[in-house]
Amino acid sequence: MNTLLTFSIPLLCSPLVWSGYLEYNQDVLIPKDWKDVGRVHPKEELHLTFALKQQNSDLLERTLRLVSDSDSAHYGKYLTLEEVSSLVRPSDLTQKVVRHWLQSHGITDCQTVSTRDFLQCATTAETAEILLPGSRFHHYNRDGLSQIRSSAPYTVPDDVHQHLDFVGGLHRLPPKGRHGLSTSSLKADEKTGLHLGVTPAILRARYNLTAADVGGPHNNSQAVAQFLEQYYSPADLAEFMTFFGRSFKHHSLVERVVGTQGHGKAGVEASLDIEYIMSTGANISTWFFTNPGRHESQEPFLQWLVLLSNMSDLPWVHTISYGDDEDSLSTAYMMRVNTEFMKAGVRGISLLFASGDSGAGCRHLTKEQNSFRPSFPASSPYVTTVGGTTFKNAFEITYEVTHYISGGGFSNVFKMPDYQVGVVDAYLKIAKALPPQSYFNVSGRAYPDMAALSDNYWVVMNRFPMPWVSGTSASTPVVGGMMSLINGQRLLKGLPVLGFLNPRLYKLKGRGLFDVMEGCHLSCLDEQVQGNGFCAAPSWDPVTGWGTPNYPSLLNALLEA
Ligand SMILES: *[C@@H]1O[C@H](CO)[C@@H](O)[C@H](O)[C@H]1NC(C)=O
Ligand SMILES: *[C@@H]1O[C@H](CO)[C@@H](O)[C@H](O)[C@H]1NC(C)=O
Ligand SMILES: *[C@@H]1O[C@H](CO)[C@@H](O)[C@H](O)[C@H]1NC(C)=O
Ligand SMILES: *[C@@H]1O[C@H](CO)[C@@H](O)[C@H](O)[C@H]1NC(C)=O
Ligand SMILES: CC(=O)N[C@H]1CO[C@H](CO)[C@@H](O)[C@@H]1O
Repeated sequence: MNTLLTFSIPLLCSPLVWSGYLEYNQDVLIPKDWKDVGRVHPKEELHLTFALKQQNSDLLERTLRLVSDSDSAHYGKYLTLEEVSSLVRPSDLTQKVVRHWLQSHGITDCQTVSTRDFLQCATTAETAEILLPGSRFHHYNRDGLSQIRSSAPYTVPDDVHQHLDFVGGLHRLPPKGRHGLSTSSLKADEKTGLHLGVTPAILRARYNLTAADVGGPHNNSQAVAQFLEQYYSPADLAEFMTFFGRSFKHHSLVERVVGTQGHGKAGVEASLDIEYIMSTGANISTWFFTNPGRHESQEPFLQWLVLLSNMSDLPWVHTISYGDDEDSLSTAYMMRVNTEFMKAGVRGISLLFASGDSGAGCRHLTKEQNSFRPSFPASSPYVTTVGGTTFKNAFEITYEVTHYISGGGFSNVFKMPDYQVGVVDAYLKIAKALPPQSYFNVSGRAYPDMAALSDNYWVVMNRFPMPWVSGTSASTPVVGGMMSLINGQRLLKGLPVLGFLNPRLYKLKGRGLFDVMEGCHLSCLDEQVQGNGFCAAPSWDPVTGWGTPNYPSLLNALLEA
């Protein structure tokens, strides 16, 4: 029944649904930096995540549009997790068929979530390989990190195929660094040796946050989520606040850690995220989501999504450092993850993703032909994507220009959402030196949505202040913290929180933001584009979105009902 398909050939054909394959276009090639250390023992335990087909996805999408459209009577009428559950919960038939299939293989150690659309089961490698014909589980190692994945694509029987979106725990090894980059690239840019660097005081000055702009007394909270083998160090956070937090009221402790913190040294990524969301979103209780995967066979990002579907009480704003190339992920996976973002959005949760640190990216299609390489979830239409900027004059708090690493571009998977059509078309008409259209997809979701400084940050790590940290994972928590402050002010006025921000953000047409108009980000080093991706321009652009926050002005704009 299972013809062997060679998945290393780029699948340029239309989305055929080959019998048995749920993720026909998932990249199953193991990246070279992962070492195969042998087959998994037949009796070894694995944890698989079954994404069951949901109901009412269309209604979910329409609901999200209504609750996030400030001109709708339903604006801010968010759903509880219970209500989301009654909307999307898989049909009884779907639940029955999947459970029966698992039980017929002796798999009974399963846990579900409030929305019933994920099922996580423990089983042995031997049973998993029978359950999912084609799968072959191996151990893989990279830099001391050990993971279990399948070396070949899996299939499912025809009668369960229509009841599942995908099975998690077989593919998708954790990307290196934030966007496939090594963390050492965080420390790039030592060329400007004299720079005093970005600190909370510099950010608060640039974005016009006064000492009074801190969180007040209400049940407001924010979170950062990161999925590298890193942990943040409470001692570093405390020290960071002692060094850099003198001028504003802040918390020095994380309210809650969800997941298991890794061992070893504190990671620069984790330190950066937590130190900066707590500097703009100052005096707001902050949660830290970290590697919720408890087992080598689990996918940490997916585990985080599963958690969201199982927790009724969550922070309103989440900033996330996770991204992978769109072309390495199956459409089935991305579509389903996108639905998970909608589930968060209808609950009033704002999700902010870093746009990536490779500019427009570059994918080698053939020897002669390259194209840009969009990143997911940055390219999801249901998240707010944050790009990066740098000061025009490195020695002063001047205006901002493009940071050349700032991720941006057009999705090849998600079509352009209504909220951005007009302004993206306008950009494509006026932009000077637009790259050839063979490099990007004009009909796709364009990102980022906004930006903030992403260059030359100070971070405290392993008790020492460390300069020159850069990346859009710096700008994202900075924007996230400010969104939390605005949520706090809205709660104070008895208004609903902002939830999924984009429809409203695009209606502001740049009000409340500093427009970034200079500079281009990087892309393919080939003859045609010579390293240039897109360039910033007046109004929205696919490098810095609408621009960077001018807090008091953005607050005013977003406090109107
Ligand atoms: C979801 O939460 C319930 C209740 O707290 C728990 O029993 C269940 O194991 C959780 N599901 C998963 C997949 O962790
Ligand atoms: C905010 O900052 C800008 C530039 O730093 C400044 O020109 C402006 O007057 C400040 N205040 C407000 C309320 O926008
Ligand atoms: C900081 O937050 C606490 C509640 O967590 C609140 O009571 C206090 O007023 C806030 N501080 C300022 C300066 O607003
Ligand atoms: C361009 O994007 C659309 C979605 O907007 C997609 O359907 C189409 O396949 C994409 N084209 C390419 C060449 O990837
Ligand atoms: C999301 C969040 O922070 N919720 C908190 C609201 O307040 C209650 C009672 O203090 C806490 O238990 C929740 O965690």
